[in-house]
Amino acid sequence: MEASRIAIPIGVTLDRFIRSNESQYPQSVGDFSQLLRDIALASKVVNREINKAGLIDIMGSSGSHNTGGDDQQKLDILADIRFSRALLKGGAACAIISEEADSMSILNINGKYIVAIDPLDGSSNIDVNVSIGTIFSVYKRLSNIGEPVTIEDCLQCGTEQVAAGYILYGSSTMLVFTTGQGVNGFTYEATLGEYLLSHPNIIIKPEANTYSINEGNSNSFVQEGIHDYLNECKVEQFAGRYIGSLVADIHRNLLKGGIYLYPATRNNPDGKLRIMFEANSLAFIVEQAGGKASDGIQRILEIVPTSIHQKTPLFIGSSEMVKKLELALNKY
Ligand code: AHM
Ligand code: MG
Repeated sequence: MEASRIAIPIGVTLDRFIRSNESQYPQSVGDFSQLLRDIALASKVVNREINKAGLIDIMGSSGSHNTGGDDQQKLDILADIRFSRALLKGGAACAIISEEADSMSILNINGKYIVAIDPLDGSSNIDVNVSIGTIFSVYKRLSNIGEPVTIEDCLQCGTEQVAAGYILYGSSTMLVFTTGQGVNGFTYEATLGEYLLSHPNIIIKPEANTYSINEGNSNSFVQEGIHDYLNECKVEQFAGRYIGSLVADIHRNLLKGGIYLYPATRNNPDGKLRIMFEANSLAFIVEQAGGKASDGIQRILEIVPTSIHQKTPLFIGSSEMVKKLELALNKY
C-alpha cells in the first residue's frame, strides 16, 4: 500500500481518545476508561434497537409506570437493561441509579463508581421518530471499596461528578461528554462501529437568540419573572425552538447558543426534570462548555439532593441569557 494512503487518518476513535487521556485519572488505573467504554458499548446496542423501532414489535407502551408516574415505553426498559448489564459486566461501577428504577441497584461491591442514568429521555417522542437521548453522570463512591454501598454514595452534589455525558439518537448518533476538562463530541460511524471525535472542545456562545420552553404551560408558571423574560425574548424576536426532548434541545443550544427553560408549574411545583438523572449531568456539560445552569436561585451543581428522584426547575444554556433570566426572576 502506498505510504500516502496509510497517512489518511480515519479520525480519533473514542477508545483512542479515552486511552490518550487516561493520565488525567492516574488513581483509577483504567477502571474509569472501562466505565466509559461500557456506556459507549451499551449506547450502540440501544442505538441499534431505536433504529429498529417500527420494524419489529418493540414500540408502544409496556403498560407499566416508573416512579415519576410516567408511562414507560418498552424501549425505556430495554435501554435501562442494556446500560445496567454493560456496567455490571464491566465491573467499574459499584451501583447504578436510574430514572426507570425506584431505588439503587448494586452492581459490583468492589467497583469505585456510582452511575446515575436516564436511559432513554424524551420517550414520549419514540413513537413519532423524533430525536431522543441517554443522559448519565458518574460519581466516585464515598464508602470504602468492598463495603456496602449506601444511599449517601448516590446522593452527591453535582459538583462531585467525575464525568457526565449524553448520547443523542438523532439524524446521527452522538456521544458528548466531559470529565471536567472541556466537552468533546463523538459521532457514531455505524459501518465501523466506532464513535469518532467530530466536535472537539465544544464552547457555547455566551449570548444567542434562541429560547426553548414549553409555552403551553404559560398560565401555570409559578414564578412571575418567567413571563417578563419571555417577553424580552419576544421583543428581541428570538427564535422559539422546542423539541420536547431534553438532550436534543440542549445539544442544539450547546452548538448554536440559546437558553432552555423548564420552570416550576402548578402541576410540577418543583419543576419536571430530575436533578440526579437530567439536570446535574447537563449542567456539568454546559458549564464545562462555558455556559450556565441554574434553578433560578442557585447553581444546579450546588443543590444538595435528598432523594434520588428529586426534581428541579432548570434554566440552562448561554451564560448571559441565563444571567438575564435570573435577574428577571429576582425582581419578584
Ligand atoms: P422523560 O424523562 O419522562 O422523558 O421526561 C423528560 C422530558 C424532557 O426530555 C423534555 O425536555 C421534557 O420532558 C418535556 O416536557 P413537556 O412535555 O412537559 O414539555
Ligand atoms: Mg428523562
